[in-house]
Amino acid sequence: PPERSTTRGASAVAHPNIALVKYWGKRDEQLVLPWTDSLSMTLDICPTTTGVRLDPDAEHDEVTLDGVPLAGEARQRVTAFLDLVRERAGVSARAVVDTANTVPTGAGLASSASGFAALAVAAAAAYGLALDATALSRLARRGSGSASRSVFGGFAVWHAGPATGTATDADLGSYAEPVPVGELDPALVVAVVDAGPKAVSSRAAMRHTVATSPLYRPWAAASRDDLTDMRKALHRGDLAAVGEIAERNALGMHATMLAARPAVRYLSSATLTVLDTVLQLRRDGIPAYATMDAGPNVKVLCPRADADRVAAVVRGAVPRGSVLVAGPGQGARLLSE
Ligand code: 2P0
Repeated sequence: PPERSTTRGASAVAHPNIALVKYWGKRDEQLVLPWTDSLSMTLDICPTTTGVRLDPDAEHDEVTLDGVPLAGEARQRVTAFLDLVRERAGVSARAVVDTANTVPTGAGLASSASGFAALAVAAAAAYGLALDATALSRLARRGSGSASRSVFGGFAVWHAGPATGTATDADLGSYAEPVPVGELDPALVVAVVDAGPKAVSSRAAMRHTVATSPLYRPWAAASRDDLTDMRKALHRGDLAAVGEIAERNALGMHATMLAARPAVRYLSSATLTVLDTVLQLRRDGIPAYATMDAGPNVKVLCPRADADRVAAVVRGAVPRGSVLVAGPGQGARLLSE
């Protein structure tokens, strides 16, 4: 009988992560190698589900996001990522990629982290690459740096990798891995004050910051100490210390952007309103700490036991926003093959 062409496919799910010690600035744009290590918590909300099916007859990758075909730069970014997978697998077939995002795309809510982590896991399986979690993390990194961390659940550290040596050494040395933590029962209250896409991509903003901000190097140096302190605080299960370090690291990162020439400002008046609220919560005895990414939304770290109260107070402060409560979530995983 004539050979039937089998079309291979796989699907995977991944969650966003929020950095407590931020990744901001690349030393290698092509390999997506950061200047500093970063550390994050993977969330249990807003998953991204991605299917990848090989289509040997197609001339181009076909990529849809929530049912809408992607074009231009967004599709090109997925194709460039798949080219990497195809090269390693020695398979040239194009793919049909179907992604369902439950998180607003490009709003500083880590949609590229869950997106490329899910894509890495699904594409590796669909193209027949047997990769362990470390290799998947390295691969996801090439799509979006923060995606390297979403391969893992709970808390994860992304190693910048060696700054000297060959490109291969650097590539092999830059991956995420789980961080051991003590007794911790954290929640992250996410205040979505603006769900619209950001005006400046984090990719462009970090490039501009590294190139022009006089505060970039001092922040990167301080961030190394923040990581050391953060690991210790996590290890001893000291959530207040974790929050304090996360808040200072994030404010410092935004300071580097504000000092860039011209400034990049993601923080809005609603952001500052939430920051005031977090300060007031602390004065009222609740250990709540804020972090912000490449957007105006604020993520508030607090004990899970205080999460409902924190969420209610934040809702009251920004009635036009929406507030979500997250806990630590699982790493990226294959759904079907
Ligand atoms: C992070 N953020 O550590 C940092 C902190 C926001 C602020 O958006 O260029 O989307 O794709 O590697 O991973 C990280 O930006 O950037 C990011 P690319 P990515 O989560």
